[in-house]
Amino acid sequence: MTQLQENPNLTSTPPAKMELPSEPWWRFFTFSTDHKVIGIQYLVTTFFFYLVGGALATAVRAELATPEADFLGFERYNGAFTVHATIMIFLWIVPALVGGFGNYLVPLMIGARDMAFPKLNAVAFWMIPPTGILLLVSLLVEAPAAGWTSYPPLSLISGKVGEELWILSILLGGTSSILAAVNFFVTILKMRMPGMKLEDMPLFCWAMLATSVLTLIATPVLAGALILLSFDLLAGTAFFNPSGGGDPVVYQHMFWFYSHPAVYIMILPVFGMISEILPVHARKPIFAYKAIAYSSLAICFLGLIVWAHHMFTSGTPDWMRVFFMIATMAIAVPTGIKVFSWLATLWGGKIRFTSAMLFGMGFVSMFVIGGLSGIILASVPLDIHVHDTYFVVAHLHYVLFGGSVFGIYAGLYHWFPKMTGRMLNEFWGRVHFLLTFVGFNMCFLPMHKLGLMGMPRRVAQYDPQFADLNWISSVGAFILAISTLPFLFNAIYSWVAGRKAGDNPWEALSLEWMTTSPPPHQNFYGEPILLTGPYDYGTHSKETLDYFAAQLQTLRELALMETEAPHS
Ligand code: HEM
Ligand SMILES: [Cu+2]
Repeated sequence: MTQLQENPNLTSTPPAKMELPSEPWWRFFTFSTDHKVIGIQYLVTTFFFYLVGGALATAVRAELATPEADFLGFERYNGAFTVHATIMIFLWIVPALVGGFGNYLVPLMIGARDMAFPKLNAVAFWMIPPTGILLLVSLLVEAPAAGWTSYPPLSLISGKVGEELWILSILLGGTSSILAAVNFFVTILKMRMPGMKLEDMPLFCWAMLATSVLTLIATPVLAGALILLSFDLLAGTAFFNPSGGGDPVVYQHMFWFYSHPAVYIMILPVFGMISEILPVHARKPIFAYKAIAYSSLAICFLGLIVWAHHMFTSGTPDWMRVFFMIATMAIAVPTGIKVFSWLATLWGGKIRFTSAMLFGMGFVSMFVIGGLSGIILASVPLDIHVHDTYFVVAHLHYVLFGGSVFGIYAGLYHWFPKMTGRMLNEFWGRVHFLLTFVGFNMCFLPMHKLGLMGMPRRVAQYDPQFADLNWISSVGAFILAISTLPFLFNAIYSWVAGRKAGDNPWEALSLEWMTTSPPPHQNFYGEPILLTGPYDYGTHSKETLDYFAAQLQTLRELALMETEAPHS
């Protein structure tokens, strides 16, 4: 790892307490090209959509609380679960992780002043609100009702206006994703500070590199499929429409060629964030850095060749089913490498049970449950039995909610002090964790059993034999809905009036903590320098942290003198 080196800017003046002028709040409402502003714009916007998607989920669970379709009714139920799923994926998880955390953290972590293409970055963000508005308008006009998968022929006969609005919305969101991915790819490869090799990067940056590659390869295929679907819908072509000789299975191939990698787009950044958060709060170096970094690349490669595991019951030939089954199971290897490395990182650590750490550990355990049910679904004979049942709904929520959402919360508790300069309240953070953990498991654990008993998904009405477990699940969903409130109030209150965080409240070693909270416009005062690796906890971390704090104070002093000096 890099040696401690003297910073030429460091003077011996004793540090004085000081505040630099803060930037105006209304910058968040402008076409700003600062990656930190854009990151926060993404996080706040997507959290708003999360609340909308969550409200729809609560409506879906209210419908399912009893066996009869007596709350939303059939039509509205279809619209509600379709828009729920679409919002959660395309307007919450993907843009929050990539656009939100990716934007905020990557340049800071690699010691860059901004992303490679700042304007493109802003354009990508400003495509998100219209993406959401189109989708919400569809809900008011004629809700798309064919599920987030939008399979033909159902999507061709379930309402033209809603379906077309849905397609336009996803095309816009997809374009935004592609623009963001180009930016990350170039930024990570080309904008690292002098002296930082790929293997000096924090693991989050490796994860973002792999995520960008997946986005760039897979998203255009989805766009192609949706454009063809539009032609079928509006122009009477028959690419996928069986009544005109088209083949709906081709749509499934194209759709899943994107949508399976999409699950890694939704989980790789979280893997990266967890690899940052666990070492800081366990005060230990990450276990097996290289194995974690390269396993992200392995997941990226394997993730591209497993899509047909979603099509075991679509008439897929046997040889293909065997291939996709084995390829899918192989993904358990790089994923297992990560999980074991995280456990080894925690092992024997001086664990601080902060809210960030609780959500981080919650992530590891919930994600493992989702991973295990994934292995069950990967196996052709088992999948044939539980296909299209609630077992699938249970699985996908353990990975997307227990995985992605728990990870996002861990990231929010961890980086909120950096982003806002203020701490979130820890007591309410723990209340939030407890309610989320209990509500989540109560809502989704029973769905495994329901699926095994044969309850189909995407139905508003069901056999009364499933009533008890569904009731428990709906109560869990209600607790989950409530659990968001302590977080929401905590975030709003703390942003305005929370305890001042200081520059490095967690005593972390990666570069984003080696500048003020929040960081100045160009991220660093003077040139950022690499004193240690991002995970060198233990031996010299105390001296290093003191050294950094003193140095930052001095650099800040210089910056203050500069802002106060009369311009010549
Ligand atoms: C807030 C708590 C949530 C609850 C109570 C909830 C509830 C549900 C329910 C009951 C369904 C099944 C609808 C049906 O098949 O009839 C569903 C579907 C789905 N949910 Fe959620 N959900 C929640 C959060 C999330 C999150 C965070 C994601 C993340 C991406 C997500 C993604 C999906 C997806 C992809 C589907 C598939 C819908 C389909 O079958 O096409 N959900 N949700
Ligand atoms: Cu898949």
